[in-house]
This record gives sequence, C-alpha cells and structure tokens, in this order.
Amino acid sequence: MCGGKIKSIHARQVLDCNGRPVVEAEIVTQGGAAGCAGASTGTSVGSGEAFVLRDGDPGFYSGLSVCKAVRNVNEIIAPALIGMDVEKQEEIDDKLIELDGTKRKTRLGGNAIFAVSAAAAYAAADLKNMQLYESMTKKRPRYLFAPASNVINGGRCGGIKQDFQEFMIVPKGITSVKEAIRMVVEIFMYLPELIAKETGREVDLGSYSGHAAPDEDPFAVMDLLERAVGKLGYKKNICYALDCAATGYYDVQEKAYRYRGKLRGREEMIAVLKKLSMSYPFAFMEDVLEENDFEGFAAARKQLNTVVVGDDLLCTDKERIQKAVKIGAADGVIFKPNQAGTVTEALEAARYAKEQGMLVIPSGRAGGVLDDPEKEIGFAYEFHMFKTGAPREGSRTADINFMLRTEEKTGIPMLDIEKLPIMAHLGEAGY
Ligand code: 2PG
Ligand code: MG
Repeated sequence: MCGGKIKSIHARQVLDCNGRPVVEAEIVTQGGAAGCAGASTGTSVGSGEAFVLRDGDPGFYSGLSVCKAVRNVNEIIAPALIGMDVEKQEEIDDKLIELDGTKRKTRLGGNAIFAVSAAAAYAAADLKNMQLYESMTKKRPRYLFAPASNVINGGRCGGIKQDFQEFMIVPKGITSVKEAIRMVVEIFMYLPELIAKETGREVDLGSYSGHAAPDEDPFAVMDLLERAVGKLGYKKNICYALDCAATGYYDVQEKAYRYRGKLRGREEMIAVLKKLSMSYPFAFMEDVLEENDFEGFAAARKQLNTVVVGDDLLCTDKERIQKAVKIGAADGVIFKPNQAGTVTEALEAARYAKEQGMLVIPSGRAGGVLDDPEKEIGFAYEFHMFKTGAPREGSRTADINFMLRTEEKTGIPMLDIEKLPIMAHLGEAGY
C-alpha cells in the first residue's frame, strides 16, 4: 500500500480574506489523493506564536509577501518529505520541526511549515474519501461547538476609540446550530438600526468585520447589545464574550495600560473587567491583560465572574498552557492551529488543556483563509465554543456555514454551554 505516500508538494503565494499574501501548499500522493491548505496569519499576533516569515520588502506587497516561505516549501521541505505517508501526521510534523530546528519556526517560517502540515491532514482525509474531521478520529463527536460571534469591534473609528477588540454574543440554552446562527445574524443585522437610533450615527464597518463600536465606554456598548438582544426577545438564550486583546493597549515602557486615554495599572484594569463581569452574563473574557502577565491573569481569574481565556497569552502552545495551569492563570484556551505551527503540536496543546478541564475555543484568524482546519479539528475533538467572527467576510462565513452544513449532514446537536460545569456562573441570578 503506497497510496498515501507523498508524490509532490508544491507551494504558491495566494491571498487571505484581508488581501494579505499567504502561503498555500498542495500535496499530491502516489495514489492521487490531494490536500491543499493556506496558512492564515491573523492581525493581532501573540509574540509566542510560530513565526510568520514575510519578505519585508516595502516596495513589494508593502513588505507582506511570503515568497521566501514559498521557496522554503518548494526547495527545502518538499524534497525532504517526498515518500512520507500522509496518514502519519505526527511523523510528517516531526520532520517539519526537525528541518526547521528552532523553537518558533523562525528558519523556514511557521507559515511555510503550517501550510504543509495542514495540507497533509487534508490529503490524508482525501485518501480515505472523508472530511477532515471524520479522518482525524474514529469517534463520532457527541456535539458541535456553540458559536461565539463577534458583533461589535474595538479600534478607532469615526472619532471613537474603543480599546477592547471584540464584543461577542454566544447562544445558550439551545442545541440547534440553525437556531443559534439565526439569532446571531438577526442581532447582528438589527444592531445598525438600534445604534443609529440611539446615537444618531451611521454604523461603520469595524476592523474585525463586526460593527465599529459606537462608544468608548464598554458598559455603553454592552447596554446597546443588551437592548438589541432584549428587543428581539433573545435574552434567555444569549450571553456574551469579550476579547480585550489587552496587549494592543499595553505600554511596555510605562508597564501600564493606555485605557480610555489614561495610563492604568493591572489592578485598575481587573476592577473594570470585574464590574463588567458582574453586570452582564459573560461566557468568557479573553486576553484580559498583556500577553506575558501570567500572574496578573491568575489574579484576574480569582476576581472575574467569568471564565478567563488565553489567546495571545497561551498561543496554542503546550508549555505556555502548562505554565498557566500551574499558577491558575486561565480556565480556557483559544485554539488557533497556525499559532503552534503544526497540526500535531496544536492538537497536543488543546487536548492537554481539555484534559485539565479547560474550555477550548477554536478560532479562525482575522481575515483568514477559507480552509483553516481549526473548525474540523475542533469538531472532531469536541471542543466547546467556536469564535466564528462576525457573520460576514469570506473566512468567517465559511466557518459558520461549516457549522450549518455539519449539523444538517450529521444530525449532531450543538453543545448547550449552559450545561457545562465551568459555566455555572451563568446560572447565577443578579445580572
Ligand atoms: C483574536 C482574533 C480574532 P487575530 O484575537 O482572537 O478573532 O484575531 O486573528 O488577529 O489574532
Ligand atoms: Mg484574541
């Protein structure tokens, strides 16, 4: 049997959903199976993530092209992997790690390596004539993750600067993807009307494809969201999530946060978030402090009335997750396979987190690629929620459509997050 042996690997530069160049790799096996994947990169990138190798020539794609990484696949990785078996993902990933030889994959580029690793996973699925999630585990998943959908974005827009990056809505108390997505989309579509009525402003497109925040005060944003949810009659079935992406407003020199125009210490930021978590039902809060402040996260975790999740903090990296577990810095992890650099390392990190009782939340990257494998892996391994982004923009609608299609095809119900012991705080009265 040699059907799964790699016959050829070819990489090229294509574009992600933000128009940025990415590496795409295509693997064909001796038996004719094929897998193709692009390595998404993200906009707010944690410093512990696998390195994204870009060419850096300001006169060419503004420095964002990935020709070197493409060459590394075609000239270094491809010859070394020819003949390997796509069904042996771990062996392929070990070889990729060995070829690079650096912790953060700085030599060949995490983007070169990840495109090949993901393409191998897709080729293995194609070999078995299966979808990726079916080919990864023999177990039929018991549930599909619940969407955490970004509806209002931070950033600077129309003279308003909202420091927190993403305000999300999360369906709860239901097990139907179809219903969950309907609620999300209806709320998303109603928000511009409500915002215009309340603020007299046209709603702009936010930097993460959601609606641009109409207020710099997160409490005002949350009040608007609550009103939209209430008006549509979905209060019982919607809770919230927040990605602060706090590294974005952390001033390294000052060792303090530039929040709402003033420098604030860690305790002050925790106090703001604590009040938010006491005022609204939050399923989780992500990256509440800057990405290396593990002790600060541990302090926040004790005080916030929600689940504290690490994205830039943990970078889908097992060592960082182990450190977080040791000091109690987080109860959940965002799962972005390209952060780890290979499918095997990402999966190992996420499975370890799940074994530790942590919430695991797959997420596409902002302006990512359509074939990011995070959703298929997350479904196969029964991860809990899925950051789907806003219900517009190519890669995000691909994620949402994956959920709709999978529910329809398999009949597997969506996870009701309210039933998770880690979500006990949602059941407490007083919001
Ligand atoms: C995040 C994602 C957006 P990026 O921070 O969680 O969903 O952004 O892909 O830029 O890291
Ligand atoms: Mg994040």
